[in-house]
Amino acid sequence: MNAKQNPSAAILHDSPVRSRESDQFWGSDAFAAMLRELDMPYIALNPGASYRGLHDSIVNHLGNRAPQMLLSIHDENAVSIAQGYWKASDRMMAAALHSNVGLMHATMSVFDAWCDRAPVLILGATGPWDAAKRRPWIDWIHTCSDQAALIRGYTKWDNQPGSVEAGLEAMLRASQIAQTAPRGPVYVNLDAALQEQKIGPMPALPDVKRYAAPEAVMPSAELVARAAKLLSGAKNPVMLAGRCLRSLEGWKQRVALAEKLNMRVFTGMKLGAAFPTDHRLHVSPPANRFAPEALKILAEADVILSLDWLDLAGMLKQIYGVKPVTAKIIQVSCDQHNHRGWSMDYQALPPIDLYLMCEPEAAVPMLLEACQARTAPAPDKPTFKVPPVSADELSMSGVAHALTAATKGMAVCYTHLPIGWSGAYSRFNHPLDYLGAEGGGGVGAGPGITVGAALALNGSGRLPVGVLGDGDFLMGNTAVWTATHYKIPCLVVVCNNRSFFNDERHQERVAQERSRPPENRWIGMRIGDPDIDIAAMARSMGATGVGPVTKASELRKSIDQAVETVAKGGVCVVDARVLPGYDADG
Ligand SMILES: Cc1ncc(C[n+]2csc(CCOP(=O)(O)OP(=O)(O)O)c2C)c(N)n1
Ligand SMILES: [Mg+2]
Repeated sequence: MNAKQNPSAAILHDSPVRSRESDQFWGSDAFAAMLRELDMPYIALNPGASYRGLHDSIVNHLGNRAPQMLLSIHDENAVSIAQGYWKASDRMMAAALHSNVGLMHATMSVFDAWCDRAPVLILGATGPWDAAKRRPWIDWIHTCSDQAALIRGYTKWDNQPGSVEAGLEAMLRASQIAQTAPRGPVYVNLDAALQEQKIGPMPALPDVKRYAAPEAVMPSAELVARAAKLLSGAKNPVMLAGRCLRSLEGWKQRVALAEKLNMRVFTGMKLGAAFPTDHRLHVSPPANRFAPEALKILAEADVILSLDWLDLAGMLKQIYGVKPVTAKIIQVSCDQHNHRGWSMDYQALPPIDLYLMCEPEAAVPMLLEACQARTAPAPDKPTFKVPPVSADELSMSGVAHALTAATKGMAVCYTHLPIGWSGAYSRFNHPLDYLGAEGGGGVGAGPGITVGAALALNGSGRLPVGVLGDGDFLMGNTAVWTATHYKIPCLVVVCNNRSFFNDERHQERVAQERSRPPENRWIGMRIGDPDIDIAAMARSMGATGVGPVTKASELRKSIDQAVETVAKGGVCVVDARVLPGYDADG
């Protein structure tokens, strides 16, 4: 169900006064109408005169509904919100960015969406491209040649159409490309003059169903049979469950495949939950770097099934080093279609014995049918220590513990987790339990992603919880205002170590390497003196601000209060003053 099919599902919106009926339309009215045809529920934006035509059309032609505008205080958050919305719903929404400067501000979040393979329909603007129509100074400052070059290395497609008709086709094509796996952001740059051009009657819009993204590509039966033979005959098969959709059906099929083959399964922290972490076959808590006991199981594997694992070569390197990989590798991934020259987010090149170039959701049901049940026992599951919770000091593990206790019996979605957070802190037993990291390692994306995911989860009964570093929160914090203004319930817990602490660890290592004083690691890193009052910041944006919580003994009460606030429909930010220190490597 979506906003177009069910307008009541739309969130409370800024209602415009009705505009007078007319048979006179402008180019941007057609673009806005196309957004509705494409079923965009929302368009997150920061305004700008370069797309004032489109802005007017969304407000006065569409009545600010389907899509509804979501005002972002920072352009970067507009794209992060759209990314988060996709992460929690597998559904694309739009973002609009002002010509060059808005786009410049948003580049990092476009990169994050790209690395996360998150489709976002980004509308930009420029010009007027016709110099004779430009207003002095401002239109010249904000017009540049080949604006999309700023993001071409990390978008799937871009275009600057030369007519309204071409613009409509560009939007159709962009939407189709963005949602074809491997997915990613796309950019359509709408010339201001086109938007503001009088077009008379509204042009007939095409049937968008005929321009939809294609059905998932299926692997050949022959390849599936070969993969099934390898897996069924393996002594120690292992599944690396990587980039998967949020579909519950896909989740159940992965579990069924692992159970049929009695194969051990790994999941990571950079991607959303892909397998129940407390299942008997799930080797170790999800991690970025695995403990030696877990790696031993991988080392014993004779057949490895990668379901679009994020860094397969890097994972294998931890076992084999520079020696040849002796296990047979089955790769299920179509990610190669997005591998290009500018960004190396594709990681090192893995050796592959059988390559099923499709999405995991396409291959797994076929493998499930083709595989013979394997009854040989899976290697013993190692036991892992859960990081201890200090009774005296406020730590990240304490935050995790308090959150687990406060949300017992509730469906929770961890929309984001901070660096240093151990996968052993919580259990993920549903594809929406955890949405993975921001993709491109861009600090500042956490708040926007959390609000976008919360928007998608609004009304679902699932509590969105974003646990963020203070650096991450402070960079993107104004997404909180978007949440409060549009009444999008969400909980943000800031693990506030008052530092860009990850980098303190780097400075410490460098100093040690050079026999220099490691105690200087805090300089240029600590966010103290004065400490920033994060709860007050949240309150200033209309949210409930809790804290600063400085004592371990006070944490549980504060988190309980915060969960209650959000369960009642509020937006709440908890400032948890944790001690610097990590239980996991980022
Ligand atoms: C946009 C951006 N700037 C800088 C960095 C480098 N960086 C990586 S982690 C980190 C620290 C993040 O601080 P915080 O969110 O407070 O988490 P902490 O490391 O303190 O746990 C920084 C600055 C980055 N990844 N992205
Ligand atoms: Mg920090």
